[in-house]
Amino acid sequence: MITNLVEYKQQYRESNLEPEEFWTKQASTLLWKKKWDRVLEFDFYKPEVKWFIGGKLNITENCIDRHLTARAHQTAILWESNDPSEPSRKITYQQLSVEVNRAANMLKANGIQKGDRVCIYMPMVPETAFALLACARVGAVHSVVFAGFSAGSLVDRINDSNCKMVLTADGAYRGDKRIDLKSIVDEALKKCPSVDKCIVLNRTNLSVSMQPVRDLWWHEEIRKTSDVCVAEEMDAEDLLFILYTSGSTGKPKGMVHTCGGYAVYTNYTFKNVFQYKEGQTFWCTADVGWITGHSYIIYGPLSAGATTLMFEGVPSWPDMGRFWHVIEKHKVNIFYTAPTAIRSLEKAPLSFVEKYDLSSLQVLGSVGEPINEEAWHWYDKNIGKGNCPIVDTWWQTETGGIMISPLAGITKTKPAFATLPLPGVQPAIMDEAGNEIEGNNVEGRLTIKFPWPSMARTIYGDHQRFKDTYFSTFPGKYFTGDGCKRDEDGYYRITGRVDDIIIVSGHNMGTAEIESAIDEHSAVCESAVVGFPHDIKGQGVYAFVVTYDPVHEPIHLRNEIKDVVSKIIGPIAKPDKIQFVSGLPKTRSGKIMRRILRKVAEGETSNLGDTTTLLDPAIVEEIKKGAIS
Ligand code: 7RM
Repeated sequence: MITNLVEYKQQYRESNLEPEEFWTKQASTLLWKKKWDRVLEFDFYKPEVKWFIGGKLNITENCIDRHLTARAHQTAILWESNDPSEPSRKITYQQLSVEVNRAANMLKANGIQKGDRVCIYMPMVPETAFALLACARVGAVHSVVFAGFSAGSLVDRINDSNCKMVLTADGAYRGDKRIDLKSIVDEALKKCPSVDKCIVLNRTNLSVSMQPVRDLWWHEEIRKTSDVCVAEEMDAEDLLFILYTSGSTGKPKGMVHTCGGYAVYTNYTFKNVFQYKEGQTFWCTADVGWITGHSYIIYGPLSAGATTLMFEGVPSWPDMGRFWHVIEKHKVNIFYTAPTAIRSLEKAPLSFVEKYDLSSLQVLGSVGEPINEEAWHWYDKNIGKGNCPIVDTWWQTETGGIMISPLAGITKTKPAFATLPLPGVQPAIMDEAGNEIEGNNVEGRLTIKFPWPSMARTIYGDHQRFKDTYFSTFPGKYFTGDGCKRDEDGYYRITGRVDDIIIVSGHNMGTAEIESAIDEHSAVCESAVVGFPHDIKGQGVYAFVVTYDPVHEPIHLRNEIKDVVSKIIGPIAKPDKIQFVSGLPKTRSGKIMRRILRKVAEGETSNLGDTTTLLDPAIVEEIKKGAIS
């Protein structure tokens, strides 16, 4: 483990000069059934990447079996219900072993073999963790679909990878709502010929319809199983899972991750980024349906023998203090959440925070979007009490694990900067002509020029699309789709997706940068900026702004916001139009759907494209009505 900045620099240098030696060392800390013959083979033009060739392992032996000597009775999964009055559950490593082995046998008894795809459409309960690990144990490929997606989205994902089985629950609790998961699955399965078994967990005691032969109850199937299931020997490059991520166009992309490299990288990054210490409780608030949940609720923490907290609920229910209550209740040491959550909680009175004892916290993390400076400071001051390093972790579904991030307490942080690449990560900033921009104080598109172990290997069933999307814009390099800056200290600041770049009077501006400035106004909770066609400037700046309190003097507030932007970035970035809204259209993973805002800003209100993946489709109506022409 890296313990200071000198060691970070040493490891970084070594990982660039001797990547194979470097990753050999990291991989050797895991349990392998057979050691690899060669460390790395790659060709970024083809593209093809293989790590730990010939190596054999099973990730569940790393997440479970190898901990049974030293920490059988330590809590592996600490579960907090949606309902604060329902008792929490503590699953020790010993119990995790029993549960996962049983679930693995349940899969086998129902026809699942190595290589089969299994769709997991489940709530945030421990059984979902058992389900992922059970698949991994028998060598089945899991494809988790977030339990907020519609039947149609579920159909697309199941059919794209021909899943044989669906694991689901009768229902799911989310705040004061209950989602009837099984009926969504029933609707979906009418169009999924590859699925012949559906195993249903009873979470909410809903009465559901069970189709004979196809549908089985989890508790009945589990009862029949033994608690010993020998872990399948997996090749390092065998598939571990598929996870769908939305593309900017077309159908979702099934990102493929493989066993060896993913195990090594999530373990390495978990330990080093968060500076995880034996006995600490780690809480990542993501849903297991996203890559963040895969890597930092399940595989990273469990492979490191940590206690990982899994939370079923939402930050706003029963009230806006729920996160802080959970931190106090379980004495959470490391807390990892998203800027969108921080900004929404910031809106609530500070008394919701002050009510709770947050003194157990030692490290804070952020992921998912650029974190604006104002939210960073609020998080630092009110949650970290100025005492907890914040790790702003940049990465993607495609990268499998954290790529650019401070190491907690080691790297000097700078608000809104993801800071430095982790060892093994070689970023290159490119200009539009395709040349690498060297040196500091530069800005361009972020690429990675050397493979790292947990990178996605392909898009399931469509290698050509993988090549076109990630390896064609800058031949020989992995293109992230993000823009970034490197400052005078060599620190990276992610400025957002490059399709979020607007050009105003010939000046390139990241929308994230303007948003960050707008958010500095004390009345502003959050904002989203898009471009719109402008006769003179080419593009103008259109800002959608959410305030803490209702706006009484819009003209006055608009002028103040313009002044703030003018002061922070310059008059060129001043919004031409400011629309006050009660919320922003967000995807279920918390990312602002700028596509919709762009259309509204362009004056288009009829054809907004697909809005079914939005968290709150009603907000779109409000935004359309208030559009400024
Ligand atoms: C982990 C995750 C990936 C996209 C990525 C960025 C944005 C994520 C940060 C960030 C600025 C960060 N996977 N992004 N983390 N931008 N700072 N710390 O979110 O596949 O769902 O999204 O998210 O644009 O390309 S993801």
